[in-house]
Amino acid sequence: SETERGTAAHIFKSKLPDIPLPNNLLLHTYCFLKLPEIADRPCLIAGDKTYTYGDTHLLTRKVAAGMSKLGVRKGDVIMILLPNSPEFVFSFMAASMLGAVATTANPFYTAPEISKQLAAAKPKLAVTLAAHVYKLDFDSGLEVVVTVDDPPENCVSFAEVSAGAEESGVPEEDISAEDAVALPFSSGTTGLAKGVVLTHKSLVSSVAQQMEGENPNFYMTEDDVVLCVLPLFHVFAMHCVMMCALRAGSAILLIQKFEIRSLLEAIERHRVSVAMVVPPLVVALVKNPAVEDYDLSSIRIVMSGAAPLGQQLEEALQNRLPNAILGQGYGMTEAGPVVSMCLGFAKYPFPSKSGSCGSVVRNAELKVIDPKTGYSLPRNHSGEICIRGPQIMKGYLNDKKATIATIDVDGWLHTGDIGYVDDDDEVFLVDRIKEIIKFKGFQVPPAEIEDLLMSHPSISDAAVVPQEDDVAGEVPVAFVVAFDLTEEDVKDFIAKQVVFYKRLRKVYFVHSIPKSQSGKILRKELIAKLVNITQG
Ligand code: 4UU
Repeated sequence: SETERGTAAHIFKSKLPDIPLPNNLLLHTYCFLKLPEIADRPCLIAGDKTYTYGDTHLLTRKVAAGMSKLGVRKGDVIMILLPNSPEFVFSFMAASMLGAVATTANPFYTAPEISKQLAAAKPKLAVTLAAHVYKLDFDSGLEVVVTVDDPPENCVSFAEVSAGAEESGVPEEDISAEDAVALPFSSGTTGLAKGVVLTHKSLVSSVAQQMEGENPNFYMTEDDVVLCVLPLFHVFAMHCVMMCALRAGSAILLIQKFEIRSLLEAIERHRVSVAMVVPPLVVALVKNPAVEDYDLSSIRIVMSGAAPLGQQLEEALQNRLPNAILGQGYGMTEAGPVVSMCLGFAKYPFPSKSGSCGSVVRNAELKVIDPKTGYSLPRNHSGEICIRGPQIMKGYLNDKKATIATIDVDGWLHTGDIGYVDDDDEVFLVDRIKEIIKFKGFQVPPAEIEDLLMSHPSISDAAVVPQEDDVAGEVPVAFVVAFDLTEEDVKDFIAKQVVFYKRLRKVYFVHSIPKSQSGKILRKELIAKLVNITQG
């Protein structure tokens, strides 16, 4: 139907047929669809405590009732500032029940980083740990702070919120599937972090694209134990672990803090069968000698995402886990989040190649465009990947301009990733044309660090770009035009204001920053310069 100068656009689809998506359901209803059959099965495993599906649903209802009592209404935002924990899941799903929206952030964020998100998302209530309360700015309109541990003065304990009689009520609200339910933050292809509005419809669609049909793309069942070591505040674990595993009725093993031996011990003890990982975690599994001491034979699937997984690394992991299926998922917060997924994870799997990011999800369309002309390209030609379907974000919160720059008039979301689709419908990523730096899969928006640098009275211009790193994948480094400053001065100035992975690894002093005629930083030029510096 769509034409480009009279020729049909090249559009790629999944090998799996489209199916009816139950995306008229609300997210919590959909995630707990199997509840009647699996109420006694384990749902959340945290330390020595296990919550069954029945427990989890009941506690979620109680938390919803408790939050309602504290004034949370349909359309309100709550902030979840927690490490992986049962309370994260209860709070997130409780927000869904109330027609409220959960915005999530890294609990290690500094006060200024959290303040920015508070100012943009305007949550009424926050759920966190006592240790983080000092970072919450009450002037933002925040009314209630709930802490999972002993509440400091003026805070409410989570125990109190979840103790309320559930029957007293989760109000019956008229919630639409088009209403927002999650608000993760992402910088997308350019600029500062923005709220990504994900509706019930987008998230149910995205989970259903993986979990439904006669041949689900990602096959998990009640018998699976899914590893949740990636942080739930990031869309990858929020979606692929929390929502997908709940829908499948699998048990979710919540790991609060990454420590290799305790992680391996937990995998062995709980017989983890599905592991969602990021490449640095694969490095740990491959290189750490401690791995030899544990029985990891229960693992049948390892899905890596959020950053490129090197082929050598993949092969080394396959040697460690000869019986497991390894593959990648490719996602982006704005895409709702999954763009493509390895079909080796399907119930009736397809072969998949090393290095591939899987095939486009079902009930969606993918095209690869020439970034210069915008025209779609055929197979085996690299260009910008665009995705269209019911799962993509509604838009950025209060930012029409950024939304229009990301989702075009035909509904295509432009990812800022460069890649191609091969003869077997597999997606390969080769480059990025967007600004984002990914440290172990975490987003580092260059614009944010550049703004901070520019706020220094002795810095007159600055640009932040990624530098390749063996461990983290990429690390942020800066080019600055400054006077009377040492590298340490600049590094310290940033380090004080940001979470650890946004710290500058290196600072290069230059006379000017290369810019285009329209004033845009020529980042590729700086990255090329970096290669010269580090290799020369
Ligand atoms: C190379 O990282 C994510 C989401 C990841 C995800 C989600 C669901 C992975 C698998 C899954 O099933 O989101 P963001 O918004 O933090 O970062 C998005 C960017 C992408 O545009 C791409 O540049 O992260 C990069 N990325 C990847 N790069 C994501 N996945 C991959 C990948 N290989 N597999």
